[in-house]
Amino acid sequence: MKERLQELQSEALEKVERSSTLSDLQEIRVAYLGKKGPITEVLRGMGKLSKEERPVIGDLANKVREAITAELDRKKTILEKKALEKKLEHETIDVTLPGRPVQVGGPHLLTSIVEEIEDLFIGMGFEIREGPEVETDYYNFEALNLPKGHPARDMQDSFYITEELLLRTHTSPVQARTMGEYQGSKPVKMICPGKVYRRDTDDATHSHQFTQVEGLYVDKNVRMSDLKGVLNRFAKQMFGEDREIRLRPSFFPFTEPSVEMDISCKVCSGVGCSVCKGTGWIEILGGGMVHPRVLELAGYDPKIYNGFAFGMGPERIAMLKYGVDDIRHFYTNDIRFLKQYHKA
Ligand code: 2NM
Repeated sequence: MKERLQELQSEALEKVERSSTLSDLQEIRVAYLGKKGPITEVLRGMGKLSKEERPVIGDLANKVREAITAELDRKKTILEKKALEKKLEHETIDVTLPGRPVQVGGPHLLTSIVEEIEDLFIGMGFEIREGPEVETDYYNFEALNLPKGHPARDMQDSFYITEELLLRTHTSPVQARTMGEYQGSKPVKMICPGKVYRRDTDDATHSHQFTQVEGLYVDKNVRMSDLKGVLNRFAKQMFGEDREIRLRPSFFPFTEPSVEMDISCKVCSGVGCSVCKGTGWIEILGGGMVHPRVLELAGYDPKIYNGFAFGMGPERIAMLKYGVDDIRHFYTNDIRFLKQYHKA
């Protein structure tokens, strides 16, 4: 029995020595030290031994078990270390590699332009007002001196929802609402930015949905020269102090007299080029003195109050300022277009 135990020990140690994986070790552990293993079997057979032999064999069996266990543990540590080294070698991080760029978003060009326009007029004492995009026929047309059957209602074909409701065709209903709210009790000095809708076929210069910023200043003794001064400041701050403006007579149902404003062409400095179509001037907005009927409908006495109003398209402003050649760029949201205008 003694020999058998010694034989088992050298056999097991040799196997441990030859093993190369952790699962080999586990197999050896189960095979030699497990409940069904040879050492357990030897210990079970001890009953048949004499009193003198029993402690000697028991002691030896324990020593063999300890020796195998120690060897298994030693080899296990070695193999685990090797496995870890192999894994680390594989997972090496090259700290000199360039980092992955972080994608940073930013405001849409149209948002930036609208905010720039807002800031500029806030600087001249105007407040920002917003209103509903689904408007009543009354505020969109009637209150602005466009009664039913007025030919100018065809000028801007509209998206009607019901007989009385439509998608607003301009932001001036916000101004009609504000004046109507005050009922002639105080001056109004506001701009209203927002989305507007017209039944147009989309092309490079038209969109069925676009943006407007309209302005209104109603007070006692407001003159055409005030309008000219405000718009001149706007044009120079927006496009550069070297720009000139000019006003041309025009027509709008809600202003009388009405004007259109041009800025001098920066591309050719007034000589004439393709941007200004040879005229040296570029049209950027319309305006005029608020029609007495519009004031009256909102509860302002046109004999006491008067005012100026104007309207512009931020898309057009942005197109001129940045040389964008197609209004659809603002709505298709191609990231290659948008990211050219992120300042950050
Ligand atoms: C324009 C041109 C001319 C305008 C008029 C009004 C209101 F509500 F006061 F009557 N708001 N905006 C106006 C006048 C807008 O856009 C080209």
